[in-house]
Amino acid sequence: MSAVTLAESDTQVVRGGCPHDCPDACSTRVTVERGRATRITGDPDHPFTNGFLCAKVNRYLERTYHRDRLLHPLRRVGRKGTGSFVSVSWEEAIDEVAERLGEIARSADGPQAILPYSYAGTMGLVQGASMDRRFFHLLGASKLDRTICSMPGTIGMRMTVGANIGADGEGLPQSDLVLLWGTNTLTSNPHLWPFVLEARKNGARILGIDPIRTRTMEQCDEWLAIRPGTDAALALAMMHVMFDEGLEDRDYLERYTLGADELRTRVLEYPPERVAPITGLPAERIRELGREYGRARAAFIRVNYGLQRHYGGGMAVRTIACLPAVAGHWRRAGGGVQLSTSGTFQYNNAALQRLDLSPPTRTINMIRLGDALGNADAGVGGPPVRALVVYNSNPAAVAPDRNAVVRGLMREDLFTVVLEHFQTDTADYADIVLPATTQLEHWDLHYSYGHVYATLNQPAIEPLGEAKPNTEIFRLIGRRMGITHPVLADDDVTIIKQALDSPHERMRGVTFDALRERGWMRLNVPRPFVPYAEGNFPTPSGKCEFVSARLGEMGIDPVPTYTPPLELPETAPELAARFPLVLISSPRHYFLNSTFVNIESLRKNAEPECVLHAADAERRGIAEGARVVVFNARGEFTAVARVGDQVREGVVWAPSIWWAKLAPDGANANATTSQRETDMGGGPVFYDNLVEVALAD
Ligand SMILES: Nc1nc2c(c(=O)[nH]1)N[C@H]1C(S)=C(S)[C@@H](COP(=O)(O)OP(=O)(O)OC[C@H]3O[C@@H](n4cnc5c(=O)[nH]c(N)nc54)[C@H](O)[C@@H]3O)O[C@H]1N2
Ligand SMILES: Nc1nc2c(c(=O)[nH]1)N[C@H]1C(S)=C(S)[C@@H](COP(=O)(O)OP(=O)(O)OC[C@H]3O[C@@H](n4cnc5c(=O)[nH]c(N)nc54)[C@H](O)[C@@H]3O)O[C@H]1N2
Ligand SMILES: [Mo]
Repeated sequence: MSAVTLAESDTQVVRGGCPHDCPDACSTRVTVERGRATRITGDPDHPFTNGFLCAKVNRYLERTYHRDRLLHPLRRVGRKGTGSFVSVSWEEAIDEVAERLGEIARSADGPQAILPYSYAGTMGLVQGASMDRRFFHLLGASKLDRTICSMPGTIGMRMTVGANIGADGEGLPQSDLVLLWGTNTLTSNPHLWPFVLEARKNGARILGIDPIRTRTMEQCDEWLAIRPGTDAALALAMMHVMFDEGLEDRDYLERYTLGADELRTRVLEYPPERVAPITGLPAERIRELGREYGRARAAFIRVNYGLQRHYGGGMAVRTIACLPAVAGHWRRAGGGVQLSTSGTFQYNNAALQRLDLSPPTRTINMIRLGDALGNADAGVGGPPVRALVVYNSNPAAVAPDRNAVVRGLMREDLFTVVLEHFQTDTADYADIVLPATTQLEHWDLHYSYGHVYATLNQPAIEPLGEAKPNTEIFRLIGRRMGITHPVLADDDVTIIKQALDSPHERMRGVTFDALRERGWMRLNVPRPFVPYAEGNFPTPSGKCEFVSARLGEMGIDPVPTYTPPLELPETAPELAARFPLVLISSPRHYFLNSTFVNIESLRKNAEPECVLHAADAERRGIAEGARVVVFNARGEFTAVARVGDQVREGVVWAPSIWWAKLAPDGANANATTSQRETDMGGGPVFYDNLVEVALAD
């Protein structure tokens, strides 16, 4: 079966890829009948997709053809935030955007007063990070530091093993111990699950480490209900036990690591007895875990991004990433740590984004959007932000400290443009809304952060209504502003070919023609990929760096340590006296961040929920089903209480990320989260968040 591009007659099957922000980056097949997509399935030949799609993307056609799809450009007529708009022509819309951006660029504040705001609505390189970047670079706009998800862990990995390259999920069946550590695999990485089950069939025990008994923890052989933000202490204690009991791999340490002596000295400070009260796990269980790990031959640790959403998140990932080097598990397929596989991909980002075209300009951390849109002394520096161009993101729902974000979006003197599929919380504050195409309607090229296959997405149907790809929208705005640089003229297929034009060995054979024919290609790495079997760490020393000079230069402890959260009773006793519970607002199974919240079959008449431990609920007189308010000094939202033993005491869970406007009170969990930054990479501290819960009525 060979792929086709645009299907107008008969029935055709078009190869594509899921665009959403998820490690699985599935390969899809879309059936098109007389120009209309009628079926979407996972590619049965793709080793990772395995022929199935998740609960959400199974509904992708419902989303694409949803009656609320934005099909025409809109101009705001009512007050900001009220969502009153009228349709305008593309010409009018582009004229207005070009004029307003041009005016600001030429003013005394200059182009830095314009801020692009995007994240991973699509992970596609074309619709996510090509023409948009070229346009803003040529314009000289402020740059956006895209930290909202993965930066602390990414830096933690980089400083330890050298890159976001880790154990290959396809090696999992060969592992003899699996640690699902701060990952809700069945929800956020479901295509890894068949490999986990394979490992279990081959005799591996599956352990889960999470403050919440998620559906993933339910399926583990054991759930270790750790206190939030204390994972580094647990890892240090495990290494303490391994060194203490001679379970370390001396040969691996000697050949392939830097600073084993310093690490050995450091972990002496973390015996299980000291770490027990920090983590809330029994000392004997910690000791046993160290032994189990040390005695295993190839333990697979899946850490995901959940556990790095605390102040010490970078150090936590770094410390966990030391475990397989101490035990020597990197030697074998199935052994090691996986945070992400994204570093394995080496597309030609320089050609895609053309950073070289950007003049010196300021960079704004996206998690500080509230500050950036606020008053001048909020600390981001430079001229005020006078225009905001949002695409592939819904900051009014997903950014921390959303009350500050919304205050900023309400500014009458802020010109806001939103490129979207739907009238989201953010689009309600736009001056101009521009309708964007979905994955079924445009070209794209994908990497993955959970496997090592490149994916090409071919358009299956014509754009709905007047929707246009992001690339085309930026081309139009640029042209209308008189920007004539030839890189703005490249079409989407040309951009894909530019991205594939990479000299890197791992990209050899990954060509446009091959992708067009098959839909996906494994990168040029062995299967399974065992990257550090013989060292070869892409660090400055070529070794796994237990001592990192680079971290030292950043003023961070160069040796793995435990960096406590900002908001725990022991670190912030006064705050904890008022707000004693840690709120984790991790994804709801049927949502993808804030995407799919407006799809009725996935929202299922649900309301925002808050899951409490029975003891915490009882103390507050809260019964199952009661309406509660979750609050701290930053803000509040209401939810329906769920009471039981699904979370550890002291922790509450608000499955997220709700569209505020679809919640009864017009708020969501980000009313309570803060704009503070993590230890490494300036990431968010979404789950490092003390709150109180009370009956609402
Ligand atoms: N269905 C669905 N899938 C998704 C997403 C989605 O929204 N919905 N989002 C996608 C995105 S953008 C990302 S980044 C990934 C995220 O993927 P994950 O990292 O798996 O996502 P989270 O659910 O944020 O966090 C995982 C688990 O970490 C736990 N956790 C929180 N704090 C701690 C801690 O301090 N220690 C430990 N050990 N555990 C902790 C949470 O309770 C949660 O169960 O998933 C992607 N996949
Ligand atoms: N409280 C709390 N907050 C969180 C998190 C959490 O766990 N808890 N998770 C955080 C994480 S991990 C992440 S990654 C961020 C995610 O934040 P975002 O990347 O903003 O993700 P979404 O909320 O899914 O919003 C993406 C938007 O892009 C739009 N979109 C999709 N494709 C296209 C396209 O081709 N063109 C255009 N123009 N638009 C498109 C979608 O319709 C959607 O509205 O949220 C973060 N915020
Ligand atoms: Mo994310």
